[in-house]
Amino acid sequence: MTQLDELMKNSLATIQDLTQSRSVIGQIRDTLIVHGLWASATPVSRLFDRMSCEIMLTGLDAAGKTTLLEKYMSQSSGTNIVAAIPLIGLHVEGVRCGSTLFYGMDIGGGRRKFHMKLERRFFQACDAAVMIIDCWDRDRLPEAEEELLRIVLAPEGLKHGAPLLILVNKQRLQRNPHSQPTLHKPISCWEVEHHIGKSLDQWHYKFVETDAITGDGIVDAFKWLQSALKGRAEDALQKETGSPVDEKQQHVSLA
Ligand SMILES: Nc1nc2c(ncn2[C@@H]2O[C@H](COP(=O)(O)OP(=O)(O)O)[C@@H](O)[C@H]2O)c(=O)[nH]1
Ligand SMILES: [Mg+2]
Repeated sequence: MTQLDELMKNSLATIQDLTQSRSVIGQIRDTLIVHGLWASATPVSRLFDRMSCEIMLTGLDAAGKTTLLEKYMSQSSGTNIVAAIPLIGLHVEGVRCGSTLFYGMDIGGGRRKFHMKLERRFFQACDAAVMIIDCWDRDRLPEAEEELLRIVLAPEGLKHGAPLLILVNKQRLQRNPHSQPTLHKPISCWEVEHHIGKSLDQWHYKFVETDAITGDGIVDAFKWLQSALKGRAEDALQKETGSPVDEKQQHVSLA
């Protein structure tokens, strides 16, 4: 195992431990949720609480990752997000949703090759990725697209065939025209897809316009992700056992 792999493993393990050990009540609640004895907190967390997978939310800073984790994936009010910062220049946070772990990680901003390698390892360890783009951040759109291709979809990045959800976020944000020297229009899904769609040919992906504050598009976007993950897990199981998966099977493990 290389030094990078070890660093990555240790930091993910730290987040997993921290999210497990935050409180006894939290642990009891997670156990009840996994066994269907407690309703999960939000429509999005309900989609994932009885699955067992790891999902990376990523994007340039201020795109809306922490907002999504706090508002939609967290199982209770108040912040359940834990942060592990084992390395200078890389910030990874996590929140547990039943048996599923969501991570948040900033990318971009001119880091060293070492950081990029490490970031790719994080994606490799996950079952799906969610890329969040601020629809008003037109100046950094090329950077966001470049990062997506270089980090997430690189051969040693996200596992091949893993679902990729791209959220073009902050669609309902009202911009004050006086604060902007040039009045931009928000970036649309179509625009991003037009730029990078060709590079995504081999991937199972979906673009959705969302707003993490109003909730527009969020539940539908994550419904797609849940169903893509379920489909992938069922395909894998079918390949292994040679028989179709029982439709009623609730607990989907991608480990
Ligand atoms: N209006 C609006 N504001 C958002 C949205 N998502 C995030 N924000 C705001 O954008 C800022 C940065 O969000 P944050 O979640 O911290 O971004 P992160 O750096 O990607 O974690 C915060 O002030 C959020 O309240 C959105 O969809 N709509
Ligand atoms: Mg954040």
